[in-house]
Amino acid sequence: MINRLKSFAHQGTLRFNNQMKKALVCLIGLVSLSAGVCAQKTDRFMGEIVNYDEGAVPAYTLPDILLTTKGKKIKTVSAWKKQRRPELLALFEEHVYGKTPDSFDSVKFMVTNENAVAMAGKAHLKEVTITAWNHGHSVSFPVVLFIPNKRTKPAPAFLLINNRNSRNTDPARVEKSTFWPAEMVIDNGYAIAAFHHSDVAPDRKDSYQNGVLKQLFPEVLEKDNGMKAIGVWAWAASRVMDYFKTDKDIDFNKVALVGHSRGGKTSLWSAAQDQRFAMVFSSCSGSTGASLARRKYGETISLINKQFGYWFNNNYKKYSNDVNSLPVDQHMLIGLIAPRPVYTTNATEDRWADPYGSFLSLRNAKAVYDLYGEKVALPKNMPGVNMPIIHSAIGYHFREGKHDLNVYDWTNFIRFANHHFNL
Ligand code: GTR
Repeated sequence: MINRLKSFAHQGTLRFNNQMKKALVCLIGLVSLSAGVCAQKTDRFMGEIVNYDEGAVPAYTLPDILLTTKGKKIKTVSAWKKQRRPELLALFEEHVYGKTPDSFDSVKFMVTNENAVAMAGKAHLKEVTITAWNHGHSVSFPVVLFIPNKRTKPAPAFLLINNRNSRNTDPARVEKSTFWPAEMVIDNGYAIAAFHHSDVAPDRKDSYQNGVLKQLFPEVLEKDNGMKAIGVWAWAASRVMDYFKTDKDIDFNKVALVGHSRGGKTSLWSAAQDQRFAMVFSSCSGSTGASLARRKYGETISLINKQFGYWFNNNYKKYSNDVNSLPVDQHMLIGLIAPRPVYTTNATEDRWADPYGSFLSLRNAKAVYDLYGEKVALPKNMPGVNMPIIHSAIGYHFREGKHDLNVYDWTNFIRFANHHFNL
């Protein structure tokens, strides 16, 4: 817990320092104003120049999402499923997020606390402990779940990978947070669940191993293509799906996975692997999330590897200074979610996450949705601020404000889910 707080304090300081720098540069009049933010064109971070100048993004060529490594053009859903999809998954495992172990011995669920009249009678609270076993060792982590009482059938659900304060998901509802607006979600007829990422892999470079990796899969720690923190967080989301399968109050075919920032990178990777997730939301996920790796704008592979190398496998470090040799780019991660609906977000004050690079990633994933005949209604150019795209298998909004997950985001997630789940 203390570690978690320290890590957030650290990020807070970094962001604050950056804000201060920006404000100073504004004051001495070296820059122009754009989107309400002082738009300086470069910054320095960890010994590198960070580019924020659209005109200075070097040219790049994206790998073709529908061309196999053997040079075969994919033209049908069945060829996509049999050849290209498994090939791309394997490439992401090998070069980016690491390989998730194929199996483990068993998983068990225990409801440790229940309240059928939580939230003033509106919801049924279940606190569930998930315990996974492998080779005689086990790891347990808690899940908080509220299910709406006003319903005639099993409820569709949102599952959040909580990478912020654990009090955001307070089961007693003494504390309430816009990061996980549980009452609002319940009022809209959805169940809402969450687990904390650090309960399965601590979010620190010196201790991420303590949890699932050391206990269940120690051999993975030796491998250059072994999963690290993001791989474990994604694996844990799948264990919650295992639980949902056993809970008759949940509509197992309508579960949407939600994550913000590092959690948003994780939600995409988790849903790419685990096709039981019917829908995915990825908020401000940036580098190695929804944003294209080849675009040199904001955070790059080099910067993310320096700061957060323990999220990705060892092989990913090879691409810090050679992004063009990476055999995948992030549009392919979005493509792996097809034909399921996916929605990503960006914020005007979060250039670090490269909003345009994230939009381009969605546009370039469209080819896979087209194969399936799914309607993708993304405009050609970046949509305006606060203009959500809902009636499209790939949804998106670019909202005003800072790097965050908030009520505006959740409001549009619910609209998107209502539309695609026909609710
Ligand atoms: C940032 C990091 C991003 C993003 C974010 C977060 O500092 O550079 O890639 O993941 O943290 O998770 O809040």
